[in-house]
Amino acid sequence: MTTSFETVAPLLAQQAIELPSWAFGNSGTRFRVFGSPGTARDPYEKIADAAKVHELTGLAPTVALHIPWDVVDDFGQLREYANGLGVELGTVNSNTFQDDDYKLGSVTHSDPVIRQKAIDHHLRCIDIMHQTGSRDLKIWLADGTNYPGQDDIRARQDRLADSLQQIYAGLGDDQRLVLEYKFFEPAFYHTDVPDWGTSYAHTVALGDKALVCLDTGHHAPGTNIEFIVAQLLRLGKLGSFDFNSRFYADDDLIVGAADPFQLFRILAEVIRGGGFGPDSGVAFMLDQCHNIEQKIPGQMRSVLNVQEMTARALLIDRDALSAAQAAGDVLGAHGILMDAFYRDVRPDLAAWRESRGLPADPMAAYAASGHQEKIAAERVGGAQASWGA
Ligand code: LRH
Ligand code: MN
Ligand code: MN
Repeated sequence: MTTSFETVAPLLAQQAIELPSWAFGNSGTRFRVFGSPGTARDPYEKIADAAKVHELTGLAPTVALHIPWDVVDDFGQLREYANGLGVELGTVNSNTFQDDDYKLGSVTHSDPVIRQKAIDHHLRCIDIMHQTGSRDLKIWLADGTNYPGQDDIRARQDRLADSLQQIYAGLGDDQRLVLEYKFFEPAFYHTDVPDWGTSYAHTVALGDKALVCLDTGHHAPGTNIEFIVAQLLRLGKLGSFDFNSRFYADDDLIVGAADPFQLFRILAEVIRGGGFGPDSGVAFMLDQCHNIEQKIPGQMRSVLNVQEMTARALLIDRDALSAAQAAGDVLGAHGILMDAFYRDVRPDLAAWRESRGLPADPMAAYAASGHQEKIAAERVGGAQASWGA
């Protein structure tokens, strides 16, 4: 029996996808950053852009900050501004990758003075989290080496563990630390947190408030990401996602654009493992850049892609699937999964959005609203934000 859209609609209503403030700045590659009219010039304008995405989709009630990219004089005021626009401030991301002192490492550095500076930066992030009302401190480290023998990779692990311990000790009772892994770049021989296993080992050592962040762009080609999702959920250590798409490296393209089927498979495992919904403890975030496309609609397309694949994954006929699996019906089980993947949920989602006071087609509504032209006319003068500040 096919699962009906009406059955899954209440679950879809629980979906929340956090937007990255940096998606609203200009970005590019190491070859060129292209400027575009109307791009936000400061954290306030980035938040206004994120709020617009939420207004039209109902999917993005929080905005992640990056420190120091989003430093303001008064974070309480920034929070009030966000709240006034109908969104909350979310995850605080620590940045220890754009300071010359960290050329050879931050929290893994062999020089105690530099290592302490990196630890202190994270403690400052926690302090900001108290002002913004954020739950999660997300740590991604650019630490690593480029050449075999460059540094003692074992000693770096020990320094990493010690630094994380000091940062963890600074967390408030309701705060969490999520440790993101990435197998390459900017370091190319080894990175200090290359894979989910390393992140898992460190977060287990830290305690219950430390969890793993899975960025979908941070794996070698061909990696079975949904298996990692299943395993981390099984172990109770999946804290959050950084969603994006990749063809080749850490492309940070629109989630679901390169491989919608992979996104479906990931979301199917999230749902299977109890990782969906506000009480699951698994935070959905985007970590993307819009190099050549417009940023607000780029973020809208992204959250809508996640919603569409979530709907399809929720529509998997679980009873039939379990029965087919138990019966060893290989093609039957595969067919049941594919049936859900091929369901076109777009008309149902459009009608459902309208029933909730949202535009049936948020992309068309944005294009027709004149908002892009308005911000292009208003945001003149001053420096536009770029990937970074
Ligand atoms: C690193 C990363 C990490 C950073 C973001 C800007 O590649 O995924 O999450 O914070 O990009
Ligand atoms: Mn990321
Ligand atoms: Mn990345």
